Amino acid sequence: MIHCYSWPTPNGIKIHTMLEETGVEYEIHGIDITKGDQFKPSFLKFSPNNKMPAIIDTDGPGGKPISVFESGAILMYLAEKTGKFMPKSPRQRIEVIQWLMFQMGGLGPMLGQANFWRKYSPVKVPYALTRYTNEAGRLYNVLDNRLRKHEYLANDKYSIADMAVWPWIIPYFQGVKLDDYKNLKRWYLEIEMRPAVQRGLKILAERQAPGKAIKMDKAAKEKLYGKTQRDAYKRKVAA
Ligand SMILES: N[C@@H](CCC(=O)N[C@@H](CS)C(=O)NCC(=O)O)C(=O)O
Repeated sequence: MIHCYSWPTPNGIKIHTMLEETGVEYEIHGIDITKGDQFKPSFLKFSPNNKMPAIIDTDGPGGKPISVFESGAILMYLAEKTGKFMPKSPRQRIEVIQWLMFQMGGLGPMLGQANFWRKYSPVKVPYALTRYTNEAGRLYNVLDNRLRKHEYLANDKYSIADMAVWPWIIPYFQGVKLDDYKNLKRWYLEIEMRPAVQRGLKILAERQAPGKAIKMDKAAKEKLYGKTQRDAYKRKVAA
């Protein structure tokens, strides 16, 4: 059984999609990041970076429980466990991994910044707005170029790389228009129609709708961007 500790943000949605796509047995535990669930010692024990998603597999390698944090690592773990959405041949495998890493190291962090500066920052900083909106456009263009001649990001086959990128293309506040990237739009709409993607989008959606602004009152902003977050560096946890 996979226990998935998550919230329906892009990083959470990619795992919800994978759970549904593989049909693995799972249970969802909501980590409401606006309420500070990510700082609870019980969560930090297996997610030491105070971020969701994280999973615990009660039936890990050797039949023993294992925990995994970082969404890219979780996708790779679940692909390995189920034998799905990650090819076996080294040449095809590295193609999936490189697009997964592109999402983890570039697309996610940069679009996260674009969303933050455009929507959540209490101050509007023109330089930051321009920098991250331009970067979002540049990254969309990289994907659009790739998808001009390829049906999916890696090996022309739907994989964990597509699952990782897709929720980041859901229109949040990136400041780019999907209509301007026709290959990316074709890919986005095709994946959106997958029944497992639709089921994944329903997970925890009654508490936070995918694609909508994170409901943030003053206390939530404090948790995510204020003292609670700043003081986290002092915390001593055994992970
Ligand atoms: N690289 C991490 C990023 C995860 C991440 O940024 N999670 C955010 C929500 S999307 C979070 O938990 N934020 C809570 C916090 O920063 O306190 C991953 O892909 O798993």
